[in-house]
Amino acid sequence: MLVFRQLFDATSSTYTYLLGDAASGEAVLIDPVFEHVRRDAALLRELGLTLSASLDTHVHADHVTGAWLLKQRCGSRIMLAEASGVANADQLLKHGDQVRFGHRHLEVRATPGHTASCLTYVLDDQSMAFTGDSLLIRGCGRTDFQQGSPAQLYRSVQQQILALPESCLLYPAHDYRGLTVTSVAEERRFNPRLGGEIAVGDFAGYMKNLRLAHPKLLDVAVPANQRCGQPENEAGLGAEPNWAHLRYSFAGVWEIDPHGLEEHVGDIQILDVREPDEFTGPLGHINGAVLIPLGDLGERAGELAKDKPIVAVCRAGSRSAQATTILQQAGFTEIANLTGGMLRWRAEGHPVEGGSG
Ligand SMILES: N[C@@H](CCC(=O)N[C@@H](CS)C(=O)NCC(=O)O)C(=O)O
Ligand SMILES: [Fe+2]
Repeated sequence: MLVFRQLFDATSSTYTYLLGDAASGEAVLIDPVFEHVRRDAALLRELGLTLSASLDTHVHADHVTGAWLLKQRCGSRIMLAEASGVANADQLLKHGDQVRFGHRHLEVRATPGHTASCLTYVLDDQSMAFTGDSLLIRGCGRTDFQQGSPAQLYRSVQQQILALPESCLLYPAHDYRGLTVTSVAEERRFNPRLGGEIAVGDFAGYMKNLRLAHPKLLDVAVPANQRCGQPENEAGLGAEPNWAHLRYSFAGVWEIDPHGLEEHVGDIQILDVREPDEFTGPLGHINGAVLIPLGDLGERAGELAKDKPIVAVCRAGSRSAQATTILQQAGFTEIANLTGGMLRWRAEGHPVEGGSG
């Protein structure tokens, strides 16, 4: 079975795509974004997938790729076009290559024109293609920098993308209006720049008069992407919490599991955010836990020490996840959520104060 997820970066309107082969657990990410590497790694872990490679469709001008950082975290190989001339890539791709993940693969098609080294990745059964900025939904990438060429882009789109089966779904690298997917049939009919009877001369005229401002991040993104997203100064990357073994969840919360909490129980403030009758009820509570019900936490957060990490606890782990957000807003930095709450704490046999059974 194919695992497929479409992920979004709201800052640059970039889509990142996760493709996995459930049978083997191998996955690839197309166009990961540097700031979302933690999110993407958490999702891969939650889905039980191993990242074998990250693939960029091109040298992006508007965001920094997550390729290098993913390699540090997941050991994934960095792949993009040979024609990109970048440093730090592990495999340079050419038209006709295949990128395997488990029993599935993506076919590499060269689709230059937005940049000189743009690639489109086509799924093995031609049911989906990842077009980067070569074809956007009812649009296409600009051609006014990074060796862009309207004539080349026209040819690429007609011969490599719109020549795919009509039912093939097309997933772009960006959409600025909130659309998520299109198809070959739709773009052949409705793309105002490249569909219908539009000829290369019409297209070139359109593209020469787009009058777009340069991307805000151009001067930062292009040099960073020429190193596949390796920062010039790597010192800031150590900002991961190290007071316990924590995991960053896809929901954006640092999580600790019962075993990790018990290991550190003496050095941590345990904050129970249930109601008083639950605290003294059948599930009991963790020895030494301070009770502040979630509804009172905003006002009473000052009762907690700032110099000791806090783990928030509730019945099943959802109210306590919200508690971590409230604590963050109140200026606390070392905070985590007990995964699965008291239910999991007890199920795994950790000691309980009060309670029954
Ligand atoms: N305002 C955006 C501009 C983004 C932009 O220029 N995007 C490129 C892709 S890297 C493009 O081709 N856009 C086509 C369009 O906006 O029609 C930014 O500052 O990042
Ligand atoms: Fe682009």
